[in-house]
Amino acid sequence: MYAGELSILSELEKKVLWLATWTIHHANHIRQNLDGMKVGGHQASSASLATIMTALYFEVLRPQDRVAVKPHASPVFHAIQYLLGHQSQEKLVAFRGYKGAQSYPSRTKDVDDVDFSTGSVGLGVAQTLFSSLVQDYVRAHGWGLDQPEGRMVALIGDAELDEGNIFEALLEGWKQGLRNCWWIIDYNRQSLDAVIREGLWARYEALFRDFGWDVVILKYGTLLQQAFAEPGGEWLRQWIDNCPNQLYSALVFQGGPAWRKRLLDDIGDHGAPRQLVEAHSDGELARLMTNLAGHDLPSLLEAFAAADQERPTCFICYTIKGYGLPFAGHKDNHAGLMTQAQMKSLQAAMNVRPGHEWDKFEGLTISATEIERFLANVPFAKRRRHRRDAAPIAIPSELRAPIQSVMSTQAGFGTILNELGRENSTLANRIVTTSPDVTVSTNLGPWVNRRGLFAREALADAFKKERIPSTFAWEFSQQGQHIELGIAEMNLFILLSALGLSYAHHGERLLPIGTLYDPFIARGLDALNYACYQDARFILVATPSGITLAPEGGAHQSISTPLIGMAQDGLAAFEPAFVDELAVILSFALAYIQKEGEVQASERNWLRDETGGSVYLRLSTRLIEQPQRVMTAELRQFIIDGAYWLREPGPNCEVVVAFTGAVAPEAIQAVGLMAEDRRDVGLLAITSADRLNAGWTAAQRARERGLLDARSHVERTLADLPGHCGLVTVLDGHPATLAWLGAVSGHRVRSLGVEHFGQTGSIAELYCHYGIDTNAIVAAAQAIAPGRPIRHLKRLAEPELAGA
Ligand SMILES: Cc1ncc(C[n+]2csc(CCOP(=O)(O)OP(=O)(O)O)c2C)c(N)n1
Ligand SMILES: [Mg+2]
Repeated sequence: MYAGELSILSELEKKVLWLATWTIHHANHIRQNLDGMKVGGHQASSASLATIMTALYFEVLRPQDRVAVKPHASPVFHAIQYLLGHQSQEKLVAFRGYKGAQSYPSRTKDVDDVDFSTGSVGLGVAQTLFSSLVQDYVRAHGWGLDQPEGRMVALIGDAELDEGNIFEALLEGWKQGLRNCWWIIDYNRQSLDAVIREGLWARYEALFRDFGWDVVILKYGTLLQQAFAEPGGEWLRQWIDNCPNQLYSALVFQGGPAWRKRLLDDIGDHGAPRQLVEAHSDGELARLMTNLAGHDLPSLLEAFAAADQERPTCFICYTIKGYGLPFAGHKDNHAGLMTQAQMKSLQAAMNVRPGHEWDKFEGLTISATEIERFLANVPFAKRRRHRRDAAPIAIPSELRAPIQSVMSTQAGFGTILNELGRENSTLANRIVTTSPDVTVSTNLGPWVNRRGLFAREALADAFKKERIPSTFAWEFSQQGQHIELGIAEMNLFILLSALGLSYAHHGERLLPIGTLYDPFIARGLDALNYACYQDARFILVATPSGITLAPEGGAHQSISTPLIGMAQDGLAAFEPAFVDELAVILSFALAYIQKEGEVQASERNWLRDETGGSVYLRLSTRLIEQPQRVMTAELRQFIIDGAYWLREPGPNCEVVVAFTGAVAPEAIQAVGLMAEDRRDVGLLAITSADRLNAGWTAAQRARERGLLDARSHVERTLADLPGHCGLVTVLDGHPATLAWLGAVSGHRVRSLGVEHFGQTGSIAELYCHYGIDTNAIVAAAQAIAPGRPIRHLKRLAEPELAGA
């Protein structure tokens, strides 16, 4: 790098700091339409990363690199993109406002090419690691080789490293032979609330090295290093090395005179260091003492250039939170905002004339032409900004599913994948499966036997080699299509997120399928939400679920997951009862995860199917008698829309049983028993409470907006039921999942489900205990539906027993 370039970069560094600070100030003090809510947490946090991001974006990054930016550095990111011509002034002016630049970088909401969304700290960090693994996966399969390998970079707040998911990811990265990953820690020794513990850097260093990373510690900037070389410099170095974080922060905040007083007090009679301090004015002294490497472009550029491009590398960069701003170093500065007066003096110091605050080249000492020429040649800016759209992979409407007469949905899933595994089709080749140590117990075993496990280095199955009989081959190779993870469920979701963004990040479409036990969704829920938020596309197969896994006991039983399935944006949830339904749903899901169309509701079901999303399947290990039937086009559509009549209600229907999933036998039996005493009983199979509900809500909204004919699938399904008909809903999950059905056409409803932690037992015992067995369904019907007493009804279990 020549000196001219360095001076352009330091001009840009100033500009970035100014624009980021001004953007936040403008939102708070000038635009002020944020309902009195201040925009805290950005000014200090942004200033901390301004130098590092200047070095990266204007010099170090290449178009193929992908970056997760610390949430509160969002204004810095937007400012840089603005300077590069990829962000509009209008969006900056509206920062944190309606349709403005987002508070935290957002892949889906921001227009300036965010690679990874961030916001929930820790997740973006781990995401870069998994994206790097996915890049290896893609290339090992021979795809995307015309593109250079990219580095996956995370800019991390030091307090962010408290998040456990980062360490779970580190361990996984070590197992998988991580490459091309840089984590840059903004070591400002401050969190949101306070100054962090002493010596954390040493823990980080040891830890990263243990996991096979290179660690580069960037502590002192050029000025300090020069001072250390002078007489008395060694004393100064020792003083800073021993200075507690709190004291250092306090002195940063207080400035030159405080530095002088404190240093001279400590120096006492030592001549050389005293002379060193005295040779500096107050301003110079403050500049010297805060010249940490994270704010020193030459140190940063040198370190980034010297790093091994391929090895995972952690840079621990000493920085100051709020660097260059009046509240620098103050422990309370996280939500700190500059006052109007402080902003005025910063503006003056930056030579920005009033009214020219947004001008890109205002106040710079280098000509606009020269800077523009430089910006036009910034390597990162050459990135093709439109997401690389990988072509969709065609999915047959029918997936082969050899169905046995008695079978569970989980076994059905294993069978369908096994069938796919036999094929040499693009579809089968693009599927990638993953599971956190429950591959075999979620029935992925047969698929893995056929397709093998993925690893960069081949590893044979020793049992097979030794000819020891085993059901499962466990062979790793570059061609393998299953990524076996350790148990950490957070890693599953972050990997699914990375696999599910491969089409955008690596230009190659993968069809990711992840399996886990349904209750452990909760363990990775924030990462699941994160994956959906950034529009990653995958299929999540959660099995077994509910109290139906009876002997496994309460620790493994999920109650709330159906509600998660309904409420999670970006995730279409299904819970089939039968394997033929599952085959239809899986085929739909493989296409749905590839869609990226207009956000328009289809008038057929009022769902936004063209938009696509991820899919969640809640399955069960319960063996259930399978219906012998022809899968008609209509039935297929109803299964996808969320419900169909397993038994059509007659014109005088008095009761309908609506069920979801594994309780199908109880619902079928109850309807059979009631048919003798209730007229025209109906049986409604609900394959997706989520989609039924979403369609209903959307249709109501459409009617309220004037589209009077809008009808959702559930409204059409229930339209002909007489008003006096009672609805009994039942599922192995929280009863609220289906309770809303009564509101669709105003029917009385009784919702059965599970509300309390379970215990071990047989399915029959537990269904009876929690009131989702045949008898409970009949009793509920008797209570809400007109008609004479129902025969076959036994006295119910004592209420206090339920849930005990
Ligand atoms: C999962 C999660 N928990 C809490 C928060 C609230 N939060 C935002 S920033 C922050 C502290 C960040 O400190 P650090 O990572 O060191 O960044 P700095 O502010 O120093 O730049 C916290 C607790 C969050 N965004 N995400
Ligand atoms: Mg910090």
